[in-house]
This record gives sequence, C-alpha cells and structure tokens, in this order.
Amino acid sequence: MTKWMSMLMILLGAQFAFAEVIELEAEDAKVDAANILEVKEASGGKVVAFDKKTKQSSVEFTFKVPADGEYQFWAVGRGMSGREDSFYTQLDKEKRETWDVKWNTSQDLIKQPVRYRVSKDDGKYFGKAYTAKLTKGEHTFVVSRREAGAQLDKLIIAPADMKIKEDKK
Ligand SMILES: [Ca+2]
Repeated sequence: MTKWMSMLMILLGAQFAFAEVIELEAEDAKVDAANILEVKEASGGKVVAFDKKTKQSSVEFTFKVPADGEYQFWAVGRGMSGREDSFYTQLDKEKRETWDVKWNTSQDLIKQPVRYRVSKDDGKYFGKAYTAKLTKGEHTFVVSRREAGAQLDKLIIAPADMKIKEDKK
C-alpha cells in the first residue's frame, strides 16, 4: 500500500512538473534599461520595445524546462501599427525567425502564440505558431528588433499539448 502510494505520488509529481507553465516578464529578462517602457495595463507595469536608435536591440530570456519534450512559445504583446509589428526571434543557436505580432486598432496587449513566417509557393507567407523540441535544462530565447515600436510584455513557454487560449484580435 505505502509502496503504491509513493509510486502514485511520484507519478503525480512528474505530471505536475511537466505541466508547468513558464511565464517570464520581458522587462526582467536580459535587456538594456533604455528598452523598457512603463505601460500601466501591462503585466508588471512594463514592456520591452525597441526604438530605431538604441544600440542594444534585443532581450534575452533564459529558462529551464523540467523535461525533454515539445514546447510551445506564447507571448503577450502588440504591434502599434503595420510598420511597428514585428520582431526577430531565436531559440538557442537555431535559425533566426521573423515574428509578425498581432495587433488591433485599440492597441490592446494580446496574448498570442509567437509565430514564424512560413513561405508559400506563391511567394506569400503566413504565420505559424512556434513550437520546438527542447531537452531538459537551460535554454535561451532572444527577441530582437525588426521594426521599432512593437511591444513585448511577457513570454510564455508551455508543453505543446497544453491548451492555451489566444486573445481575440
Ligand atoms: Ca511585462
């Protein structure tokens, strides 16, 4: 009985450890203070945004995942206009991707998957939600300037099979 109970506890523990959602404030990641903006409605009251001049034009997140597996990357952020709505992203030493950030005219902060551009045969592209296979342990995710003005409030990393609800545009 005790043995079964402890096995059950270990199984439950593993389950919970795996189901962990990692939420990282952009302003608490490795970023130059010049890139942090105070925004009242933002999580933690701050976002990261790059302007055209700052030399430091990236924010680096370091995080640990509890187990090998497939993970999804989400964010809270917004574009401010059609010319201020994209970032570059890079996981570890993987290829750098372009992320077109969702936005609306009321300029709400929107919870959305980090997406990457996938080219179609006709030369156009669409945004696909970013997922990656990660090994247990530490990884980095860098978000950098592509178009100045886009805002990143926080980054969310979760197991790929977890259901997360995207904010409507
Ligand atoms: Ca924030």
